[in-house]
Amino acid sequence: MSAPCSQVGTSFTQDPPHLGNQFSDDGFLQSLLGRLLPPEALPEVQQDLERFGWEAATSIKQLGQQAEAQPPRLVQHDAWGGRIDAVVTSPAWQALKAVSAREGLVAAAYERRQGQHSRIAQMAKLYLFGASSGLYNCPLAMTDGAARLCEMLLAAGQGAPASRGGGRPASEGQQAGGELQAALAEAFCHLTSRNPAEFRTSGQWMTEKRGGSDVSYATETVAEPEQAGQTGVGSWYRLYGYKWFTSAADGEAAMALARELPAGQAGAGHSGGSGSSSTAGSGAASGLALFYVPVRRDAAGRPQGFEVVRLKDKLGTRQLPTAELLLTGIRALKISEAGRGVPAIAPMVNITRLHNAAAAASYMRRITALAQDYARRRSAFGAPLINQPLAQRALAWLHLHTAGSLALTLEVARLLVLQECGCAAPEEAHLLRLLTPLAKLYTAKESVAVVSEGIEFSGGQGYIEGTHLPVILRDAQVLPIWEGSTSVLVLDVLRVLSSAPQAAAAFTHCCSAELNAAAAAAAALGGDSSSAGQALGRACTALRSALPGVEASLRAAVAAGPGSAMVQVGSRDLAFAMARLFVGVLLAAHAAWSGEEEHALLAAEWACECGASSGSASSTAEAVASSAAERPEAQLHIAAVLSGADRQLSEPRARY
Ligand code: UCC
Repeated sequence: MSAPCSQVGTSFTQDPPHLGNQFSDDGFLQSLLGRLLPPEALPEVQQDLERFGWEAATSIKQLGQQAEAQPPRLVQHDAWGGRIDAVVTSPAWQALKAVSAREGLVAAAYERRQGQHSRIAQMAKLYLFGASSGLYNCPLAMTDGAARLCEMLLAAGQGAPASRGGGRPASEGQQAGGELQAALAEAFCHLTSRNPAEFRTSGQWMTEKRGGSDVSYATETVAEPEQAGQTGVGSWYRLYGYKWFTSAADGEAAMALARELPAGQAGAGHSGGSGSSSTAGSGAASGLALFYVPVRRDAAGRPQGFEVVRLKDKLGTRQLPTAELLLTGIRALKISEAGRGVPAIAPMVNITRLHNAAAAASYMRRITALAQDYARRRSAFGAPLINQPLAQRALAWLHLHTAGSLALTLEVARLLVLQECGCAAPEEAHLLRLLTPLAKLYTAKESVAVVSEGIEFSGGQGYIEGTHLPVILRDAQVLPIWEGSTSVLVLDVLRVLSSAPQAAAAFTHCCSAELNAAAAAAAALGGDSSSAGQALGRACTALRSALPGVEASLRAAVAAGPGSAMVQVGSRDLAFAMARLFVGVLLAAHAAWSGEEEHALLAAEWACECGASSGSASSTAEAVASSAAERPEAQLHIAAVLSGADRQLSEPRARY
């Protein structure tokens, strides 16, 4: 390690932060995987992550930084004035695509090498990849969601999830079925390929000019059958409309929502170029359907059936070619019935929300890892920061919040793969549906706060572009916006609570069962006579006392229904209280499993913050907080342990 701070004449230079192996340095991830993966699957996953953890810190990180330095461009015309709408991406961006394929970052979820644990291993890898990926994790999220749709439709043996009434004539269905199956099978192979030459990505075309939240209202894009009378699932359509935020415009496919029109009624207004025509709500257009869109260009590179109007000029995610697309009759295969577009695309949306959580945890981990390294290099007020209690306290906070988000992300991954493998008990399925929006909304907000705090830890240098630190904050800011803003996700939580009251019961039952088990483990660890037992006992007491408040709010929300103004006004607080409580439960359960003091302290610190920040601090939580305040030596110990001050960081290390 270099000298912490060296004087050169009257100026000084500071040693920049370095990264070590992203897996080796992440003891909490290793421990979580030890609990979540079966022993027979663990060695192979660990070996893969160990290798990949170094690449994430070095070659992949360099590609991500190059992709930021060389953002995509739109070349609309060739030298002869012909319209080509070429989205020109950097070599680094293309290399990240090849890495993604080779590493199986999507494929791993479908190969299922770890059976009903595969998504855990996949999300762990994406967590290492995300902060280095130059946003390539964004197209991967949508590609994963699209692959899941294809897999589900193929497994169902036809084009769409079960209909609630209506339906198409059998003969028409049979006619279209073969072509549909072939198209979906081909798409699935490409989306889940490990071969860079064959790997394709998919976009998700939902958001339009009227916004991305109230999609059922805002969608103006229309779909006209290619052949009159052929309107069943599996039929080809032409799409006309304006997609306002297509996140990765270099994708080779997309899943798109559109309203069906009878043949011949799409009209010239849709191919003209303004994209401003409104058909939503017109008598002719029916409800939303979901379409699979193969994105094609001709031999001269001209887009077929669409124009790229412009690339978005964004606060962050500048590596990513986010575009406005005018659809001028692009061919698309109908894969859901009219009126069932939203539920049909929901599995894709839920998967991208899980990816969002993994990305959030990844950014948090990155800034924490950099701060941990920097604290060992930077001296101020006469000592390296890592030896100073105030700095240790800041590092402990960063680690605590990163650990909480990681635990929640991997829990959702655990439940998702159980459902995908058909092994989820009804209670687990309800929990998955409820935890998916909670994890997305909570980790996204946490990420912005944690990254901001971590940047502050680097002082003025953290504000300087050449350090590659500001980009982390810019990019993290998309997380609470993309794939549903916080309020939209809160509405989704209310949707679940009202449509499936068993979800609330599953949530409280899980919390209470896990806390009872953790309390028993705390006693088995020696209770007050061991530091781990004491801390875990404190955590369980505080979390148990927070549970009745959340339970009562849940009951009230279910009883009043999502339309109630009283429910809506309190729903954001409720969602955050639920997320905080559940993270506490996960940390306590993990500490109970590991028996390690560090994990018990994590759970206790979380429980303390959980009580204090929910605004409904129980008397027990307050007692925990004040007793800790009375024992500054205990606080010193907690800060020292959770900051990792006593831990050696891995070698070698690469300059960030
Ligand atoms: O716009 C965007 C871009 C932002 C900036 C990007 C920057 C660059 C990119 C950087 C990348 C890193 S992102 C916004 C994307 N939009 C969304 O994520 C959608 C958000 N909106 C929602 O989630 C809404 O709440 C909707 C679309 C679901 C609301 O639609 P409806 O039609 O009003 O919903 P309903 O009627 O409540 O639900 C319709 C059906 C129901 O099932 P059935 O009919 O069987 O009862 C629901 O239970 O859909 C079901 N459903 C779901 N099922 C709705 N949501 C879900 C779900 N999440 N999971 C399962």
